[in-house]
Amino acid sequence: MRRAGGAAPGIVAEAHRLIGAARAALATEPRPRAMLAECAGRLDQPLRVALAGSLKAGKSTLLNSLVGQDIAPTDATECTRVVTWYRYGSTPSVTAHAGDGARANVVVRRGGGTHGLTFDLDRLTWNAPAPREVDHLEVEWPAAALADTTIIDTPGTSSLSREVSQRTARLLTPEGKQSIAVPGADAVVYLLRRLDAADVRFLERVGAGTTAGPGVSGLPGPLGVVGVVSRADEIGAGRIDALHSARDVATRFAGELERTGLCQAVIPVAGLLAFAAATLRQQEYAAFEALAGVPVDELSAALLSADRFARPDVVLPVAPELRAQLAERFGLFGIRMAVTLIRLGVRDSATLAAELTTRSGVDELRSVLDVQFGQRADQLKAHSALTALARVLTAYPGSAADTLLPRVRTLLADVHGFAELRLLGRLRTDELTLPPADLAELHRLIGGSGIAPHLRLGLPVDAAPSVQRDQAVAAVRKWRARARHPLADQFTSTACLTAARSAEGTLSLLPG
Ligand SMILES: Nc1nc2c(ncn2[C@@H]2O[C@H](COP(=O)(O)OP(=O)(O)O)[C@@H](O)[C@H]2O)c(=O)[nH]1
Ligand SMILES: [Mg+2]
Repeated sequence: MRRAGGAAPGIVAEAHRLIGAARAALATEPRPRAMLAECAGRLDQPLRVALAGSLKAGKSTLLNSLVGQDIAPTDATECTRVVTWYRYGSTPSVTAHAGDGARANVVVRRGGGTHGLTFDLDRLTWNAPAPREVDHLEVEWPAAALADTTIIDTPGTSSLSREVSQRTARLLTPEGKQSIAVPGADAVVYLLRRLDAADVRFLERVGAGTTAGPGVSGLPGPLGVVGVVSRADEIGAGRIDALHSARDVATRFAGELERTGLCQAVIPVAGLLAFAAATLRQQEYAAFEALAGVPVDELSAALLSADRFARPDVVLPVAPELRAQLAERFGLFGIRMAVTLIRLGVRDSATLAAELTTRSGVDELRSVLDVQFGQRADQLKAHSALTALARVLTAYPGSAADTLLPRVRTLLADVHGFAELRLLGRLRTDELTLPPADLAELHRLIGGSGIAPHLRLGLPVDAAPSVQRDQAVAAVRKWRARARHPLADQFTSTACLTAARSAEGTLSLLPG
């Protein structure tokens, strides 16, 4: 039976089987054996999502807001220059890893209030004779949000230092000598504040894949890429409707980015506001209430800059230290937004927190991440594992494992869930010659709004099975016919065929 994602049965089981066969055939070769063991292990671990984008794009702040805890150090200090993994662990611990597998415990300090943890990398005691250079850090933390997803914070793709940005590139798209390494991430959230050439180059590299030695060129990088227009509150220059203008900007970005076919969705998010809202304190709510009583002009004048807002000689019914804290945690836009919401009738801190969270865009991002990554975790993981397997098999030819390669390639090319994800990424490019309504239907059918049958079919959750079947059968017919249309170009007809197969997969899941 086909699964909801439209994947072939048990893609993870199939990947396990192939990796197992390769391990048996390459049992006497230590390096591929170790890589294959890693590949197999990853299939059973949480999905790995990397946050990428330029320095100060807001990655670490967004990580904190997604996790709901202040763990990732923000602002470019030394410890934000290494790739850092945040994974679930029942007790907090931080470990430094060297490229050769050596480890060291890291002493952790709490930064000054709002800046996450501070990792002391100067005095590391390695479990190896000589000191090592830190390759990456692993933070284990008891946060529910990390149970299904490991989040990887990266130092930035167009950092001031080439060395630093190369660490991120290595993680996402291993190249040259590292090209047979197992890719670090299964999916990417890419943060941008504007569309610049460096971002486009980077996204193209992730999307186009890398040259991984003879015969494997063009293997794709991570399949899932979602774009975030970050620090969205700053885009409207602090106007009260900043998130609306940010949405316009994001829509323009979305248009540009989607035409490049490199992202599956683009969402504006104010990560700073999202985090502050999630951790709103009663004292802060009381401060917003007090500020709501200040005449509008007076407050606007005080809010011209963060410095001005916190100045002791500016008279406001909130102590200057608390004002400084509000500015740091919420940003000026967040303060204006909170005060306006209270003026409009919000009466308690829980409601205010919920309103601010919605307006930050983080809820929308969570639901997109769920649709694009969470519901397809098996496919994304299997894709990483099979890609890595293909690289290993190509790099170590001459054993019985050679016979596995054609099957691995076929799976990478044919698995329907992979096809859906690739198509989701390219749907809004100009290449597709379909009317908007059909485009929307196709997007839905291939799982763009979720992979449950009723979502794919555009029906209410309680639609009768017979209605769902009829709808699915109609969709199969319609999209098969579209695919055969004599005027359809190659890309469009392949896309229509993908939709038809999604409809067939959905049909096979329905009772009766
Ligand atoms: N106004 C505003 N500032 C933000 C937001 N997100 C991050 N920042 C600030 O931008 C700076 C860089 O953020 P950081 O998360 O360290 O960026 P990274 O280098 O991409 O990890 C910090 O001073 C953050 O407080 C946001 O949504 N709104
Ligand atoms: Mg950072």
